[in-house]
Order: sequence, then structure tokens, then C-alpha cells
Amino acid sequence: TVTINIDGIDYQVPDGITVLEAARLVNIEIPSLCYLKDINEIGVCRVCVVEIEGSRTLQASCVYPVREGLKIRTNTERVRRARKTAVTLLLSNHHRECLTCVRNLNCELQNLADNLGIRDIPYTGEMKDYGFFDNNPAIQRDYNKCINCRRCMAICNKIQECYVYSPINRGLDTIIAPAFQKDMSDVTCIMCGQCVLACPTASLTEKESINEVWAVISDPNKHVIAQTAPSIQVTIGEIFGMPIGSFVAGKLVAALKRLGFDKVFATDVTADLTIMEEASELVERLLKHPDHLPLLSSCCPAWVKYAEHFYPEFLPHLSTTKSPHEMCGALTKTWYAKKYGIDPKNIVNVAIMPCTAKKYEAMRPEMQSDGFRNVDYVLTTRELGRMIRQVGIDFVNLPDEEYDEPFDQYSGAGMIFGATGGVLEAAVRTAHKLITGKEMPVPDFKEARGQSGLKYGKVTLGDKTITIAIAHGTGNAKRALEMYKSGEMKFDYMEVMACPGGCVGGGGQPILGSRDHKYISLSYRHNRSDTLYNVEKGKKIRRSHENPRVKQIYKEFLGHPLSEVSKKYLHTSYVE
Ligand code: HC1
Ligand code: SF4
Repeated sequence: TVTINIDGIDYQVPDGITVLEAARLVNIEIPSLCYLKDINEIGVCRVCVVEIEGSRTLQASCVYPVREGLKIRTNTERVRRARKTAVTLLLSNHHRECLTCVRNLNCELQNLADNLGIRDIPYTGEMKDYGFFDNNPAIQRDYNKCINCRRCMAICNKIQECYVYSPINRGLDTIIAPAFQKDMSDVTCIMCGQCVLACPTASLTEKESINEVWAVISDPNKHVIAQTAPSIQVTIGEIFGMPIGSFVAGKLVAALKRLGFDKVFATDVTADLTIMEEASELVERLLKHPDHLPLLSSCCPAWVKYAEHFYPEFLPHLSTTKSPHEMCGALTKTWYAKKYGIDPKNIVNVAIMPCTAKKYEAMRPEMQSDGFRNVDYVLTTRELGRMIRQVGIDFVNLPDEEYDEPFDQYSGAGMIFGATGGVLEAAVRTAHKLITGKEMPVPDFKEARGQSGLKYGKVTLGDKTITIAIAHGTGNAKRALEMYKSGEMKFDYMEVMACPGGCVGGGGQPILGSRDHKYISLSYRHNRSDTLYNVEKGKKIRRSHENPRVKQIYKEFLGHPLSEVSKKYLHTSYVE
């Protein structure tokens, strides 16, 4: 450790960290804007400046290392004036439509302006129009709200390794955009939405479908179904001020019913079904077609798109099993429609997802059944939060209500889909039963858990021992595939989730950083997955093949996993 002095008081702090980190460690608030821990530490916004004894100019604390005896002032007149000027200059060239902005009260720039006491913007003159782009199926960009902090670029380049953005032009004309200002639908964007989570303002947002969903809810001829992804039950409470990782499945159902949905289904049920099909695929490849290994999971549409752009040679290895939300859509328009006597043309399936890429997945041409789109609309967790607020539902005090038949009962295996490693753990539980005829003695598979970016392990299924890999964040998937290609690391089955943390960290999840910067990092996501694993531990049924609804769907409609009917409605194919 080293001893430093901040605002007249001595503190012992670890060596090798920055002044900004040191101050935050001892609970001294230094504001920041472009800073994203470990991802974007570039000192460009000048909001975190401090005085350092012996230095003539103010220093950006996010890039200034601590050293023994360093004396720092964080609250002098000079510091306050400099911060205020930096933010006022940003505001002078910013479309300040806070009242109608989707990030109103959840915007870091707005919050800073308030905290710094900015009451007028003396710089006048014409504002440049940098344009608005909405030609990507999932995300949109308002350049007039961009503050050039480059957090989107950093997360896209360093964590996702998709390299969509770079700085274009110079000086006042600089924007952060695809090279040659190419169309956002024409670049290697996988629509993961991580850049949306990283954006401090409303420059990057999802494409809203709220009005379309209100319209079908109001149409008496439509049978409107909401299906909710496993991770939503541990995240949506945060929008209403509940602690991170609060388990709110019952309130979520109650809210959706009050919004006017005719039925509320759990996507976790079809997650169990995905496991039945995917585990059967794994077993078939292991026993009959070892040359078709490794099997790669495919329920994450952003990962599928990543593979299509960057690793087409691996596409034959993707599981052909459709994702749970597409399966729910397909079954509601076929089996459910017939069973309950509803014309499928009047069924509208609305998926509440933690994900922006699901909006794109739902539009893919192959995602339909008997001529009907499986899923009609996808709303992110944030969009659902907005709908709930629009009608003034008191979410926190709602009673718990139950999901509707027949997509109501689900296993713990279906639930943990929402966290990195969950899909693979769930599949291993069922593959063990398929190969050995016996249950795994303990369903928990610890190698699949935790936040390490790339996880490896071995699992014994009867007389076979297979190697598994789990990657979250597509940069980690890239590392795994490169090691596979070089022979450094072979694996038989890999789960990939494009978002760090898995779906709990999805690009459609609540944005927490605007009032409390400890959430402007990736690490809070483990609170959400901890809840999923804790709740699942207490579930009576923890294996997909034991779910009575899954058994019922096979009995009444599909026959058995990988049957002709399953292949018709629940599988697809990916080609180079
Ligand atoms: Fe996911 Fe999935 S786990 S992809 O993260 O396979 O989005 O939560 O719904 O479809 O079930 C997302 C979550 C989700 C699907 C499932
Ligand atoms: Fe990059 Fe994902 Fe944003 Fe696309 S959605 S630009 S891939 S971070």
C-alpha cells in the first residue's frame, strides 16, 4: 500500500491503482463520464479532474496513478469550475430534450449537470445536426445525444470484439460511427446491445415496440400472450428501485395481467424443451456422429450472428434446436392454438426478453410455423418497465400471481438458462439421464458456474468423459474457437452467451449506472445470477426431463425429442 492525502486527510490505498479508484475506495466522490472500469480508461471527458500538488495543470484522475506521498485536492474552486465548464460545453452541443427523452431521470449527463449545479448554458449559436440512424433491426443511434465518450466503442471492440465503431472525422465533426459511416445494418453488429448498456445518455437505445403492443392489447379480436425470459424475474424489480437481483416472478406475472395480456407464459418451460432437444442432439452426436462434434449452443441470437460473421466454418456445429422464446412462439401458434380452439391468426406472441438481439431473431425468415411468425413482438426488460410506469402500476406492492397453463411449470434447469453456464449445466443433467438411464447424483455442476470469462471442465456421462467449455462475451468465444482451431484446447460441447454474465447481463436489461457509478461496470451482474441459482436450489424439480409440462407436450404433440414434428417446428439450420 501507499499513503496518499486527499483533501487534507491521509489514506492507505493499494499501490498501482488510479487516483479515481483510490478516492472511490475511501468513499470520496469524484464524478466521471467517459470512464468505464478496465474497459475505457482514457481521460477524455475531463469531468474527473483533480488538483495534484506539484502539478501546474489539473489532472484526469481516472488515468493518474497513486504514489507514496501524493497530495490531491478534489473539491477546490478551480476543480469545480473546470468540471462545470467541461459538462456545460457538452450540453451546449447536445439536444437537450430531457422531458421527452427515453433516458429522462436515468441519464448520466443529466445527473452530472444536476450534481454540478449547472443552471444555465451561456454558449449560444447554432447546433450542428449530426443525424439519427435507425436502420438496424434492434438498436438506434441519435448522434445529437452522443458525447463522444467512446464507451460504446470500447465495449464493442474490447469485450465483444465486433469492431463496429470508430471515430470518424475530426474536431467538432467527430462522431463515433461504423467505418465510412456505413449503414448499421450493413456492418458486423451482432445487436447484443452491450453498447446500449454502456451509453451514458440516450444516444444508443433499443428500437421500441411499445405502441404496437398497446395496439394489439386494445384489439378485442386478438389473443395476446406475454412470455417472459428466465432472467427477467431477477432483474425487472431494479427498475422500480428494488435491490439488484430481487426475485419478482410473481409480481412480474401480476403486472403483465394488469397491463391486459390475455395469457402470461414462462419461457422457462420451453427452455426445458430446448434442453430435451439439445441434450438429445449432444447424445446423438456423441454416440453416432462424433465427427459432428463439438456441439455449440445456439439459443443466443447475438452469438449466432457473431458466428455467421466471424466463424462461418463453425456453423455446422451449431445446435439446430431453436431458442426457447422461438419454441414458445411456435407452440402457441400450433399445439396451443388447436388445443384451446383459437385461430392462430389471432394469436399475438409478445416476448419479454433481456435482449436486443431477440428483436432481430424474431424477424429472421426461418422463425415461423405454418406461415405464422413464431414471435410477433419482442420487448426488452426496460420497455416492459416503461409500460408498467405508463399505467401507474405500483410494481413493488403487487401480489404474487401464477403463470398460466400450459406454460406454467418449469424446472430449475430451465430457470438457470438466464445465467452464464446455465444452459450447459441444464443440458448435462438431461444428457446424463439419456446416456446412463440414471440421474446425476447431484444436479449441481460447479464447473459451469461463476463469472470467469471462459470456463472449462470435464463431465462423465456413462462410459464417456467429455470436455465442456463455456464462454460469455463474444471476445471470449473468439478465444475459445481460436484455441480449438490451433489444437490448444479441444472441447466436445460449448455454451456461448454473447453478453457478459449471460442473459442477466443482456443488452435489454435495466441500466443502473446513472445515479451510482459502481454499477457502471460488469460486476453487479453476479448478484442477479446468484439469485437464479439460489431459487433454483429450492425447486422440487431441477431437471428438464422431469417437467410434467414437457412430458405433456411430447405426449400430445411432438412424440419424442428429434421426432419429425420436433424437427419441423422446433429446429432450424445454419449454413455457411
Ligand atoms: Fe435468455 Fe433464453 S436464456 S436466451 O438469455 O435461451 O434473452 O433470460 O429467454 O430464448 O429461456 C434471453 C434469458 C431467454 C431464450 C431462454
Ligand atoms: Fe457492438 Fe453489440 Fe453494439 Fe452491435 S450491439 S455495435 S455488436 S456492442
